[in-house]
Amino acid sequence: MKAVKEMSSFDVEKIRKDFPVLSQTVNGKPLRYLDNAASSQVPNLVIERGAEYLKKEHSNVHRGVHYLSQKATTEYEAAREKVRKFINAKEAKECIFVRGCTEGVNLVANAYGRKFINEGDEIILSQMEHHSNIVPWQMIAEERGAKIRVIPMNEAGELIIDEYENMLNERTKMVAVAHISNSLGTINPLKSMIETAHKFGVPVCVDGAQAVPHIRVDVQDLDADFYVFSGHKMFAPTGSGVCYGKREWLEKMDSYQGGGSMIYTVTFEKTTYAPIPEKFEAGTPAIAPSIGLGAAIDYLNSIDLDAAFAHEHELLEYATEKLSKIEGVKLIGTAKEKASVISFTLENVHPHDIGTILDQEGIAIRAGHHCAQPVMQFYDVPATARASLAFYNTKEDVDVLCDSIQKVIDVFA
Ligand code: 7TS
Repeated sequence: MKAVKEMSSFDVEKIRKDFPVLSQTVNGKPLRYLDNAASSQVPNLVIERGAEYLKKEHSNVHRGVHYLSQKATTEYEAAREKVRKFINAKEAKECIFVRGCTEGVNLVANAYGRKFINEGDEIILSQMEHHSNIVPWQMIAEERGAKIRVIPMNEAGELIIDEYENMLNERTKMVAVAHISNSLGTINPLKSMIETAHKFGVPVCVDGAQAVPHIRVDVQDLDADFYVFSGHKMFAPTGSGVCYGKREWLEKMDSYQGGGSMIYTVTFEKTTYAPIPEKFEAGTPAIAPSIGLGAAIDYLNSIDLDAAFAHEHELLEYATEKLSKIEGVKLIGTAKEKASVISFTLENVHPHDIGTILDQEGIAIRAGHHCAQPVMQFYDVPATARASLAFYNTKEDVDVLCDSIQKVIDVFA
């Protein structure tokens, strides 16, 4: 099929060649990969770096005097520095390697919560959080006798900021909020939300899983106290992720998991702990995935990332307009500030049926509650169908998606 002319000057066809997964057929049709909010695809640079590491450098870190261990350690720490630069943290030591966003939130909830959250305190979350930014906080709230409060949202899927501001008080000990919602695509006004929390002396933990692959993130500019994200949504392998925390907080918090590498001395009477970041990296870390994350950052630095993000945003606007013109499509999440995600329902068709029929057309979307059941409860739907974009998607992907949705509607008419 002839390539459809893209809207921006960004050379998407060239970029697509970097991602081998994309050039295959599924069910006899060219793959249209529109499930990037679940996991993005991996470019050759990351695949080759992973293979090179496993072929020539694989070893354990921070423990051997031998060549391979030192090499693995150097590469692992180099990946940490790449992360630091990419999110503009002040120090690499503030970037803890974790296995994904979920582990990062659990780290903050446990290590911060056990130290700073007490009976009667309050934790503020929002209506649009992913379960991984709800459940760890509920668990620690239960353990510490604290209360969860929830920032409500409007019908468009935007947080009601006045209500948030009224919620903050001297009992508030944490605000934990997504930068971008995985089920609605809403970009939250984080910078001002953080500024407001800080007026009350309250730290903010940002779930950045859907933001880092889609918009520029600068943790110092945001003044985020914690910022967590997953590698597998930003073109790296699964098993990688980062929990950024300001040094002043990380130093005050106790370790959340115990084991090797996170200690200074151990006797049966008493253990003393290593400084950050090792204090929070018990056991053998995810070395290969973290080096893969570093390679993904190298890849992002090697392309015109601003043009890539602009292309993705144009595509979002194009898809939103085109989908909203299809009779029977209801868009879920229509915030003014949105990124990468289009959730929708069709009258009389269960989202799982939409997903199954689209799969026959080679289109990968996600159907379900997207680990955001409170969002489904808000809109009073059991599930939505969700197309989520990355910068390697094309106008043609969107056209095929829309044509196939029309076919679904016709089948169920
Ligand atoms: N936070 C947000 C906003 C997410 O979108 C996800 C994963 C997570 C946290 C958890 O990340 P993990 O890597 O630790 O699992 N979101 C999705 C999704 O939307 N579809 O599949 C996974």
